[in-house]
Amino acid sequence: MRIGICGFPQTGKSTVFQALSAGNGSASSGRGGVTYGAIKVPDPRVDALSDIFSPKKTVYAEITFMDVGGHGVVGGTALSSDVVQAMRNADVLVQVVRAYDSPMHADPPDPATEVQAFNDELVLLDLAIIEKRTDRFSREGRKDGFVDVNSRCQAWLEDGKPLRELGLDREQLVTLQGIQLLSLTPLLTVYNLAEDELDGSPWKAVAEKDPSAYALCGELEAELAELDDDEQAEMLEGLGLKEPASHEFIRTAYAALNLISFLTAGTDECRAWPIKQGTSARRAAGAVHSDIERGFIRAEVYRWEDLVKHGSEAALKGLGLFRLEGKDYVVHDGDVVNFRFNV
Ligand SMILES: Nc1nc2c(ncn2[C@@H]2O[C@H](COP(=O)(O)OP(=O)(O)OP(=O)(O)O)[C@@H](O)[C@H]2O)c(=O)[nH]1
Ligand SMILES: [Mg+2]
Repeated sequence: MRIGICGFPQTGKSTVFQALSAGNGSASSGRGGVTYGAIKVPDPRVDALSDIFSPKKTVYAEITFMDVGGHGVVGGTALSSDVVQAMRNADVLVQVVRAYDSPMHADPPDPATEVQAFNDELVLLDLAIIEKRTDRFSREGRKDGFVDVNSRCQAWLEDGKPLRELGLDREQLVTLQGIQLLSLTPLLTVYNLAEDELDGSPWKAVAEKDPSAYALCGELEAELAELDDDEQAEMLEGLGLKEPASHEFIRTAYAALNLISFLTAGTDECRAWPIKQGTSARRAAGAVHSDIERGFIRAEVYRWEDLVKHGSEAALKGLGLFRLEGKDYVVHDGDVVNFRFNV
């Protein structure tokens, strides 16, 4: 599961990546100027459980971000082939949009144009692929579902619209598997604000209305991430914030991957485990260990917020808030689970 941080040259991609990864994971370089970072997903629920159990280990869920790098003309709106290749390997794309003034750019920031230009690039790249397929299908005299979906995609892209908005169902999507269409990949937008426009920026208002958009100041967030806990708390207080904006953004990206976390809690370890939304208890057990999935008997489940409220598992049992669930139970985000198994 990878989240690609992308966008046009000199828009703050590496700064945002730094904000997400500093003091919160490890970065490593890959091919084509790509940098990877395994990033812990900040999770107040894990913190709350750790406060109660004082475990030997506290473990957060992790997701991989990649900075796809910068190649191309500053102020230009073309994506290099290296960047495009890296983007094709992402499960979610994050476009970093410049909303700050910069001496590197001749022009003032123009986020609306940048968002549109990025969309147009993805649409054109996909259209090239879809058109080639159309040609091949007609050469082959093919007439099946693949052809129908392909021609619907083509018409949609010719209108300049991204495929993720076409509303294809699961069966139709299967016909597009393996061709890495970029406008089909879920997309988040980060408006990278100037430090002195954190509150007043119109792009903040735009982001607040759009669940797939986010506004933050990359430079400020990168600074925050470098600080130790005490210094960070002090700086946040000065800014009137509860936590760095990057923390909430990481959670947004996690959700965009369609991931939720269930929790395990005890004096050894308190931990968040990433699973796909809709995962059954038995499959979820496999996230912990394949033996537990194989030997699954039952899942003991309670809600993390109930534990925080009532203080102990014994109290929850007394209140009937401690449940036993079978293998088909669909695990929810924030469930605390203990698997009973037998191998
Ligand atoms: N004022 C301000 N400057 C920023 C912000 N984010 C990045 N910058 C500056 O903008 C310049 C480019 O930032 P990078 O993070 O390197 O941008 P990039 O998109 O990774 O650039 P390339 O990889 O070359 O495409 C740097 O000088 C940053 O210090 C921000 O939020 N506010
Ligand atoms: Mg960069």
